Amino acid sequence: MKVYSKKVGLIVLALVSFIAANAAAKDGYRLWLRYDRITEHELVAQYKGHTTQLIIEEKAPAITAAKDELMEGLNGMLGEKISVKERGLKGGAIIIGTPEGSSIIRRLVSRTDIRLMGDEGYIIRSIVHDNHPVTLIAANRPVGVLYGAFHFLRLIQTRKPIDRLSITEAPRVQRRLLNHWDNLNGSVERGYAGNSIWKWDELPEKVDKRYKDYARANASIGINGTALNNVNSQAEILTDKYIKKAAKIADVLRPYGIHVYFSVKFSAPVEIGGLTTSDPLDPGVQKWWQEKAGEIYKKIPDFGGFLVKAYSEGQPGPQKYGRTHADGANMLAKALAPYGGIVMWRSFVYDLSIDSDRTKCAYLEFVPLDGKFNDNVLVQTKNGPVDFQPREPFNPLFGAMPKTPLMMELQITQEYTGQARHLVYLAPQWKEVLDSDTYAKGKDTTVAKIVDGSTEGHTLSGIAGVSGIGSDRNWSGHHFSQANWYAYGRLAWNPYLTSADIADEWIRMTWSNDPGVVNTIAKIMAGAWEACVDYMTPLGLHHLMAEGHHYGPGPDHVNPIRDDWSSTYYHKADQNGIGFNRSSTGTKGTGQYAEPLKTMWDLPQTCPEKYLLWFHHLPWTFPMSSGRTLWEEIDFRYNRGVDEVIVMQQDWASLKGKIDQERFDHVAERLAMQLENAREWRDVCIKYFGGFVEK
Ligand code: GCW
Repeated sequence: MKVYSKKVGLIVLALVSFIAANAAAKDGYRLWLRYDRITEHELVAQYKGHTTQLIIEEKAPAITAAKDELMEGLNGMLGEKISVKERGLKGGAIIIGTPEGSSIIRRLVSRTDIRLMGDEGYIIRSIVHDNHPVTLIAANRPVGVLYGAFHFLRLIQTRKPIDRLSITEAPRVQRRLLNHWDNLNGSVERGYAGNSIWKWDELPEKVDKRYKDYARANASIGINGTALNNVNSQAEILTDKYIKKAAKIADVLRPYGIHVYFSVKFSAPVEIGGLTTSDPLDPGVQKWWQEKAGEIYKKIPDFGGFLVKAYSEGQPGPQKYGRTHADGANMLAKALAPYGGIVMWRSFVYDLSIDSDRTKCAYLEFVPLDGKFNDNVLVQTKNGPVDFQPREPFNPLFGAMPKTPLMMELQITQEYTGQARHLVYLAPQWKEVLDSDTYAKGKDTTVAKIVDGSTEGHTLSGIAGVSGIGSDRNWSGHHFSQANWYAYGRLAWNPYLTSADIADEWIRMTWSNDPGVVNTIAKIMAGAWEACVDYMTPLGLHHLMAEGHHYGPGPDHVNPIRDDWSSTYYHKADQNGIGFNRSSTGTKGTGQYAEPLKTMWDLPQTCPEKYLLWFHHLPWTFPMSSGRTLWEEIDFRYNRGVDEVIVMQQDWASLKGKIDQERFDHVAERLAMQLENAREWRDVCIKYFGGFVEK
C-alpha cells in the first residue's frame, strides 16, 4: 500500500511538473531563452561530448550569472546536469573566465585576443588543453564572459555545431540602451503590453523577480543600459525616494552588465529643488545638479547618466532662459563628468517658428551647435526626421554633425506600426536606415558608420530603442513584437548584421528548429514591414493616422491647434495632386542631404519611389515606373498591402499543429485583426484620396 502511494505520488509529481513546464512553454514568458529539450538524439550526443564539465575559477557576479545561465540552458536542452568545478579537467569541458580572475584563461588567451575583445567582447574557441577537448569562453571583463555564454547557448539553441569554434566578438556601439517611456504611476506612454514592469509603489522593499528575467533577456542580446522612465519626465525621479527605488533595480541589473539611466526634467531645480530658476548658466542651478549627481552616484555607483527631452512637446528646456541646447546639455554633462556619466540630449524638436517644414527644424537648430557639446554628450536622434513613421528617409542630422557623436533612437514599441496588434518585423526598417549612404564623407558613409563612431573616430557611441516591454505575461503584447526587441539588441551590438540572419536566430530560439516552420515564419517576417508600409503609407506618404491613439487611419484629420499635427499638412492632397514638396521648388528639405542624394531626391524622376511623396507634390496622373499613373499606383499599393496580410495569414495557418496551440491561436487572432485593420486603412485612404481624383 505504502509503495503504491509512493508511486502514485511520483506520477502526480511528474505530471504536475510536466504541466508546469508546458504552461511555461506556451505563454511567451521565456522569450528566446526557452532551452527546451533537444529531441534529435545524435545532436544531443554531439553537444554532450563538449559539455560535460564547466570550469570556473572566479566568482564575479557576471561570471556567476554566466554559470547559472549555462547550467540552466545546457541542462534544459541536453537533459543532463553539467558538473561545475574549479579545476580537474575531464573530457569535453567548457572553461569560462577572464585573464585577471582565472589562471587557466591567463595562459590560454593571447595579447591579440585581449586587444580584440576590448571592454565587452569575448572569444569562444575550441582548443585541446591537457589532452582534453575544451571550449574556451573568455573575456577581459566578467560581463564579456556572460555575453560569450549567451552566444554559446545560442549556437546550441539554433542547432549549430560547437566542435570547431573560433569566434571573436566585440560590440560596434558602446552604449546600447532601452528607453522606457514608463511613468512613475505605472502607466506606459505608447506602451501596448500592459503596465510598466517597474513597480515603483513596491520598491525598494519588494523587488519583483521579473527584473532578473528582464536583465537576462537584455544581456543575452547585449543591451547594456536602460533609461527607466519616460522622456516626458517627472522631476520626482530625482528625489531621494525614487533614487532609493532605482538603486534596487540597479542592484538586480548590475551582474548583467546593465546600467541604469534617468530621463530628467530640465525644470527639476525649480520643481523639486526649491530654486527660482533652471537657467543652465546660473551657478545655483549648476550646483544643484552637481549635488544631485553626487547623491545618485552614492546609491548607484555605476549610474549611466541622463536622457533629456528639452523644449519639445511641452517639456521645459534651456530656451526659456535664452540658452541653447548645448548650454543645457553641457551643464548636465559637467555635473556627471566626475563620475563618468553621460548626457543623451534628444534632437526631437520641431519648433515651427524655425521652419514651417517640420522635417527641417532639428537640423536647423542642431547643426550650428556641432562642436559645442562637451565630450560626454551624445545627441540622440530619431531614425527619420518626423517621428517613427512606417517609413521615413534617414534623418538628415546623420552626417551633418561630424564633431558630435549622434546616438540613434529607434522605436521598438510599435506606435505607428499597428501597436501590439500587427505582426510587423521592424529590423528591415532599421536596416534600411542603418545601411543608407549619407555621402557625408564621400561614398559609403552609411548611417551605421556614423552611429558606431567609425566615420569620425568618436570614442563615445550609442543607440537607443524605445522599449515595448510591459507587464503582460509575454512582455511585448504580440509574440512577434518580441522579435523587435531581440532584433534591436542584436543590431545595437552589430548594426551590420542582416535582418534575415537575426530573424533566423530568433525564430529557432523562440518557435522551432523545424526547417518548414523556420522557412514559413521567416517568409512572414521578411515581408511584414513592407506590407505595413503598403497598407498604411505607401510611396513616401506619412503621418496619416488618426490623432491621439496613432493607430487607425485619419487622412482627413485636421488639428485645430497645430498644423503639423494634422494629416492634411503632410499629404497636401487636392484636385491637383498629392505629396509634400520638399524639393528645391518647395521647402528645400532635400537641401539638408549631401550630394548626390540632394540632386537625386530633388527630381521626381530620380527620387526613389519609396520616398516619392515625402519629397514631391505630384499630379495624380504622374507616370510611375510600373506604367501606372500615380493614383493607380497608390490604389495598387494599398491593395497589395491587404493581399500581403492575407498571404501572411495563410502562411501562419499552415503552421497549425507544428507549434504550440496557445501561441498559434494568439497570433492567428491578431492576424485576423491586422487584416481587418489593413482593409480599413486601405478603404478609408482610397475613399478619401479618391475624392480628389478626376474620374
Ligand atoms: O512619437 C511621439 C509620441 C510621444 C513621444 C514623443 C517623443 C514620449 O507620440 O508620445 O513622447 O514622440 O519621442 O518624445
